[in-house]
Amino acid sequence: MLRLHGFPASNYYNIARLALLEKGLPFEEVVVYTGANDSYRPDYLDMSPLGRVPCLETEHGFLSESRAIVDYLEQAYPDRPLYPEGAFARAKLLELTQIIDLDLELQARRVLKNFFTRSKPAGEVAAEVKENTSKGARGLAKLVSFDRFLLGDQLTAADIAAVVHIPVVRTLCKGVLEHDPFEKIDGLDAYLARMEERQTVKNVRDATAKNFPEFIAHIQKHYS
Ligand SMILES: N[C@@H](CCC(=O)N[C@@H](CS)C(=O)NCC(=O)O)C(=O)O
Repeated sequence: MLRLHGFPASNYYNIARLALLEKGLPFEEVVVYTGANDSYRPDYLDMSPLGRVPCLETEHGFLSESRAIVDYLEQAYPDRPLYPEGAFARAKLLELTQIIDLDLELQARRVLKNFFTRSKPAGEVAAEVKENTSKGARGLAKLVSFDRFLLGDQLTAADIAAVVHIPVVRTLCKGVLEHDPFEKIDGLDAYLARMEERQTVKNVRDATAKNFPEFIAHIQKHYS
């Protein structure tokens, strides 16, 4: 049985969780929060070398990094594919998920601490995050159509990246910077609203909401 280590309030955990749900794969969940070190879950560093969430426990061993986990699931369990067919189409999918992961999520993450502590980032950081997320949003819009799924008629790993990460990017940018990088992207909101109707996405949202108080208690205990 696959075992997913992490916590449901984590968007990266939800990339793996939603991929498992969309593929219809049975899995167990094992709660571990961030910040593994000598005093909190030192054993987790043997599973996820940087202590990051998520980590997938497979019959072959442990695997961290959400993109690697999705790739493993896709190769090992090809039913209900999350990648399109063909080398070029797959590469285009990875181009898109790189932009969502690196040019949107990772940029917005720079103000995550400010969001939780209700503090203002340095002016330079605020300007960079605004500029970079707007650039990422424009890049995203150039690559996709929001008519059905991002890359056509089939749900792919790109949709999973979008529905999990874009709301987080928006919440962080609006909450900390009063900036919505997606405000000029036509069709995105309707697309996201359609994605929210999926049972799998509702499952993820419910689990996130349920886990949130415990996650907040964890960061208050370990990070303050
Ligand atoms: N590149 C990683 C990022 C995962 C990540 O940053 N996870 C967060 C939780 S949402 C975490 O574990 N942060 C703690 C850390 O980076 O030390 C992935 O795609 O899985």
